[in-house]
Amino acid sequence: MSREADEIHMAHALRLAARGLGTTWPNPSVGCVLVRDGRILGRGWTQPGGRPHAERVALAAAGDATGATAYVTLEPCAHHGKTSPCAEALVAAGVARVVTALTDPDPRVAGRGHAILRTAGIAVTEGILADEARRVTAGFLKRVTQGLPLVTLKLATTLDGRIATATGESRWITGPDARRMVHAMRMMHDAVMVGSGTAAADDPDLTVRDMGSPHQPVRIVLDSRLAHSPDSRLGRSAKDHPVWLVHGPDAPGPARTAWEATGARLIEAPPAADGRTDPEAALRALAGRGLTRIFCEGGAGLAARLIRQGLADDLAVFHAGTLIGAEGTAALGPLGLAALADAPRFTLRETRQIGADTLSLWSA
Ligand code: AOF
Ligand code: ZN
Repeated sequence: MSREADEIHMAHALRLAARGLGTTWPNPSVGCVLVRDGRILGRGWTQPGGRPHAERVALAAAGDATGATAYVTLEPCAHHGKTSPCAEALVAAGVARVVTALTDPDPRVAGRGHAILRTAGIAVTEGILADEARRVTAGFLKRVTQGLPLVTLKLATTLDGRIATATGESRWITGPDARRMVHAMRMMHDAVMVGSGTAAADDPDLTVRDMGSPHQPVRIVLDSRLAHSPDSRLGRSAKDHPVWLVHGPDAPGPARTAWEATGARLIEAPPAADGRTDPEAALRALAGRGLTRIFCEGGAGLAARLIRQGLADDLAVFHAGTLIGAEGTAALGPLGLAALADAPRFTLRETRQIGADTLSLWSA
């Protein structure tokens, strides 16, 4: 098979993997396509909750995959979970060749999947569209290799980077199409996160609405003293969709009890020197509970702390065609920069028009 044909089928597998984003944590979202004589026999992607794995779904769809080539965005697993390893399932199915994009850094796999295939006499080609696969798999890769989730920071601002007027009016700066896009982006993340200031000011719901999908990301507030009211929208809906609160050791007992009664999950993390939630400690605690992709929707203080500490991987910036001026609230709190050379830099990946607004996507 030519490299070009391999890339076409791997691109297909990557599009399948993208469908599972937000729903497979703690597992990666993997895509798999089975091809024989140029014909697609079966396709699959990791199912909600992380199982069954993509290869199982594709093999089941194919029925007979003898002699096929399997395109998989991540090395097939080598460990025994609820079922036998995918590498063994591919061997048993009689596939002739396996093409992968990435090695799985999970210590239970880490090259063993490829080895099982080669030992069984299957031809293995690695590294096809690896850069693209790294983007789709970034959350899982970061969780396993660094103990942190991928963080996408959303900023929705005026052309001059403001998110509220001097009187605190902030609804709505961007238009309905941009807001709908935000719901689509929430859906592709495991969790949506805000700081306690934003939770208090907006009483947000943070759910995905009108997307025709039952999937709801975990809703997280970084709230060192558990100041957010349990009688808020989040508190009242915590039994329907998960709410996790990350707090410090000084959170008062009555607030803990009241929040626990709502059905929310409380996560204690060590605070920063100023007594506020330390975003890195919070993110480590969240990755430790399996989250791989977090969509942060503000506010300005949390956004700035994430940027300062190099914890924001991607920026999703919506701009509305309006201006507020210097008396408005800036989208980012202080970054404490001394020199322009120290200013964090991001690389532009994509710009789009969304209704009357623009969206630009940037990566660290
Ligand atoms: C695959 N195909 O679609 C996925 C894989 O907890 P388990 O037993 O489901 O295993 C999770 C691990 O399996 C995960 O950490 C990663 O190494 C791999 N994920 N592997 O062959 C898939 N999602
Ligand atoms: Zn597997």
